[in-house]
Amino acid sequence: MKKILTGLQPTGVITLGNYLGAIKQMVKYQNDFDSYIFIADLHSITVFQDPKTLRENIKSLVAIYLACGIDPDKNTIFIQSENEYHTNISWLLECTAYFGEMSRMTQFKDKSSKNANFSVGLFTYPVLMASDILAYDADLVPVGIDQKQHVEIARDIAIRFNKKYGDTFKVPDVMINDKGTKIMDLVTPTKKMSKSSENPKGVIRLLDEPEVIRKKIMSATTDSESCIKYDMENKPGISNLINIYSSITGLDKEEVIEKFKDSNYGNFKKEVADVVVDELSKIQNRYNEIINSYEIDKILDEGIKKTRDVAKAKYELMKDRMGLGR
Ligand code: ATP
Ligand code: LTN
Repeated sequence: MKKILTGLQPTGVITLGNYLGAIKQMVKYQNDFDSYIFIADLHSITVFQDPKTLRENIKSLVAIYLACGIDPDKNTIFIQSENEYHTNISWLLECTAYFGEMSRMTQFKDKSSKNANFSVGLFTYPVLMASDILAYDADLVPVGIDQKQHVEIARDIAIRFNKKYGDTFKVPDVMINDKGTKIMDLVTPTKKMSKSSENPKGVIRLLDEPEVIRKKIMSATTDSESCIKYDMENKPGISNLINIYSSITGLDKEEVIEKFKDSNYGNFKKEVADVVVDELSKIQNRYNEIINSYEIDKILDEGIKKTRDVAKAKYELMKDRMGLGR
């Protein structure tokens, strides 16, 4: 059975973008693949995290996975930092990755330009991500389009390692959601909707109250025309709402445009708010039931037990191929 794997960083309450970009795909394909989903807490500390908040976010994110429909019987769910082989593998891969290729990563360039000082971890971040993927020989990696470049570098690293040291890794493929979309900020629709955004009005969080969600969508930035048309360049606000509606309902963009061709912006926004609230309310109800359940620890214990053995075997194979140790 083919393997599918993804991780999200516990850097705050996740957004509608994270849900539509990564989690919803995992739920959709969990019956057809051997599925792994983890909490990328080691990635999150590449920028400072308050320790107490980080620990709360980790537990909350596991509950969100489950509430979104990730079935613990069909998925291996684990916390990255509990499996020390990810970082062990990462060092070996760092020694095969090039400074030049890491310097070209868009996310590194963006995040490092925002501060005078940034961690070395922010730079080597894609290598750790390659370790997460290659340790399990994942075939497919469902992520939002902003992470595509990182999965591509994992492919390059795998191909290079295999060439130098012999066949060791499966070369993974990226899986972008069916609609191929990036969900944009509601206030500034030219910028991606992001967990760490400064303006809360532009970001729908999975645990936002229904009324708050409605308000944010109703006040989303649009344009001065009054026609529902997909044009990311000239009508980014309306195009973003079309993408949201399409990703939630599964309708194609063209079908959404046809459905709302006679609507005004107010009516369209109301319909978008309805489908978002409907989907997120169900998730929120389940989340409230799960968050204090002892099941979470049991699920994570099982996950770590299984993944540690797999990642250890890959680490030992790499060491052997590279001539390390005795
Ligand atoms: P941060 O603001 O802390 O960088 P983030 O919101 O970008 O966080 P990540 O934890 O980096 O979220 O990403 C988790 C997953 O969600 C990744 O697969 C990423 O590609 C996807 N994702 C993030 N934002 C969006 C978005 N706006 N649209 C679609 N997918 C997204
Ligand atoms: N970098 C990713 C999180 C992440 C990941 C991974 C995703 C870490 N390791 C392996 C897929 C596969 C992010 O910021 N979303």
